[in-house]
This record gives sequence, C-alpha cells and structure tokens, in this order.
Amino acid sequence: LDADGNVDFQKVQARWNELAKVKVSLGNKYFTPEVVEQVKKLSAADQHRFLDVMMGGLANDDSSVGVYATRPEDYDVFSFYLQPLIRDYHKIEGETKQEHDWNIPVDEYLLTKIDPKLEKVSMRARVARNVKGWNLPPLMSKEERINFENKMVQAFENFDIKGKYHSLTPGHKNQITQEQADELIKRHFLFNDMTTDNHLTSSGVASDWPYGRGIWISDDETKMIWVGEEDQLRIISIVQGNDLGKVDQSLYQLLTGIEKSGLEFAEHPVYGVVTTCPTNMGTGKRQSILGKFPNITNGGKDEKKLKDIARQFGLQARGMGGEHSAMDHEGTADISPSARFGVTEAVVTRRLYEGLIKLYEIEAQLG
Ligand code: CIR
Repeated sequence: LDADGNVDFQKVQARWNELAKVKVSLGNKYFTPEVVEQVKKLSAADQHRFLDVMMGGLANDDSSVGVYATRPEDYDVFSFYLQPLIRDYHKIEGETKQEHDWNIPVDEYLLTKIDPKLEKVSMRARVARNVKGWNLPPLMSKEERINFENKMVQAFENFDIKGKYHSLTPGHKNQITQEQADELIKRHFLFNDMTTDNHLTSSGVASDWPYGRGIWISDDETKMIWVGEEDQLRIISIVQGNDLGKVDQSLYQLLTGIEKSGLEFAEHPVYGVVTTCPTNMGTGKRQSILGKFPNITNGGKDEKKLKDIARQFGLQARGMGGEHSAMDHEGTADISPSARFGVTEAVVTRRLYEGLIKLYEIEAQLG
C-alpha cells in the first residue's frame, strides 16, 4: 500500500517479477498491464480485495496458482483476471459453460478390470461447496466462522443420514480432544492443521484456526462433511472397494441430503460451483483412489516421475496426506483428474478410470 493506503500496483508488479525468477504461478502470468488498468477503475475497497485475492501467490514462491477468491462475486468483479486464469488451468478453449451430470454408472468403472488385485482400494470423491450470501473462507471473520459452523450443526441435527459432528472450536458443545482429532487425521477423515500450510495461512483461509472448523461423520463412516477448510464445506465419500461408480452414488446421496436441509450453494452462471480456489470451480468435484506405484516411483524415492507421468494423462498425483504431502516407500499416491471445470461430474469419474488404465499399464511395464 502507498502512503494514502491505496494499493501500489507498481510494487505488486515488482514482487511478481521477483517471484517469476523462481516460478511463474498462474496468478503471476495473468497479472498483465491490461489487468492493472482494469483494476485501477475499481473502487478502493475492490482494489484492496484484489490484493487479498493474490496474497497467497505474492507470499509463496512455490505457488502454482497463487490466487484465492474472497467472495463469490470476485469471479465477476475480477473476471478480467480470474476468467482467463480459470480457462488456462482447466485447459478450456472457447466459451464453455459449466454443465452438471451425475448419471454415473455402477458396475462399469471396475478397478478389478484394470488389475484383479485392485479388489479393495480406498476410493474417495468430494465436492466443494460454499453457501450463498457468505464471505468465502479467506475473508470470513472469526464470528462468521463460528456462526457458519453453528448453522451447519443445526442442519446436521435434522439430517436424514445418521451421523455425528466433531468440532475443533474451543468450548463448542461438540468439541473433541486433540487426541481424538489426531486419530481422525490419521484415518484420513479429518483435514490437517491448516496453519501448517503457508498458502492457506498467507491468504487468510487458515485465519482464526481452529474456530469454526470441524467434521461431520456418518455412523457407517463412509460419508463426511468438512466444515471450515479451504471451502466452507467439503462433502466427501470414502468407500473401500473397486467400483468407482459406487463412491459417486454415496456422494450424491450425501449431497442431495444436505441440499434438502435448505442450504443454497453459491453458483456462477458460467463457471459453475463457486469455490475459494479457482482450480475447483466448475463441478468442485475431485475423485481419487489411493494406489501404490512402487515401480514408477522407484520405491517412493522418485515422486516427481509419477507426478509427471500422471500429468500427461490429465491426472494429479499427491501424497496421502493432502496436496503438498509426501508419498511412502511403496509410492502410495492419491490419483485424481485435475480438471473440475468444463467437465461434468460423470466425466471426472470416466477420466479417472481411463487415466488409471494407462498409469497401471506403465507401472506393470516397469515391474
Ligand atoms: C498454489 O497456488 O500452489 C496453492 N494455492 C494451491 C493451489 C491449488 N490447490 C488447491 O486449491 N487445493
């Protein structure tokens, strides 16, 4: 900010130039002189918010995206910046508009058809959602986070699927102990302490931790809902098995259940489901399996090779503990299609299946 409290875009440009020597994030790539001209026409408040949007990228030299939306309308107010960035990330050319399609077959995308040994695999699918009328997590105040959590606790109490809410908020009636939280993290149900992620911290997504954060878990432990992580809600199903369609069925049941409770989600007419990170816009859906790739990764020592091969097939390979986590000595990785926008929910599942066919083919060849 300059002496008058206005955003000094020359300084912002200088910082992006400095970061470009290490890595060019999408936020950096699309911060052009034309964008600066456009943003200068906005109100002082909007200019400040534009700076907030870029904060994760400006603070971290390892950012690949580097921007987070702070309110649903950011995708319109800053469309001159965010829309080309979204199209680039999701590799969309032309005027695609988001469509939804949850018609996903069961008994078709069978992992055992790829390899009979893939009989009992941990399969996961999630959708990100934010509720209309609320700030997105980077901009939520502590009070808003607490109010949002309580609104969800009420919704869970009237839910037709039986389950239990576990809160991380100090003093909350559903608060769990640190030991219980650690156990849920170990089982890959609960998200990690958000303050350990520099991207989430510098962008404000992790602010007021652990207030307003928690997880609802169904009694059969196949369905869960994260409250207060990168998006207000992450609606998740985890199934042990080999039919990718079954996990979608379970997720869809949970999603429609929560919609029936009266929540209205933020949706953009072109970019679909509104999410904090532009990488999740569209369907907000990420579907993955936990697979072992000891040959490609050379016993877990060469994660990069798996990531590079996966990328060629439109897939992302992560460690087991989330986006920036490491793989183990068996090369256990969470594999998911990267595209969420310009594809339907059904296409995400098909892409995962088709990508896995190719990935396991290479793993077998190297064995
Ligand atoms: C980055 O720019 O590298 C981080 N902000 C992460 C971006 C994509 N992942 C995500 O939002 N979960």
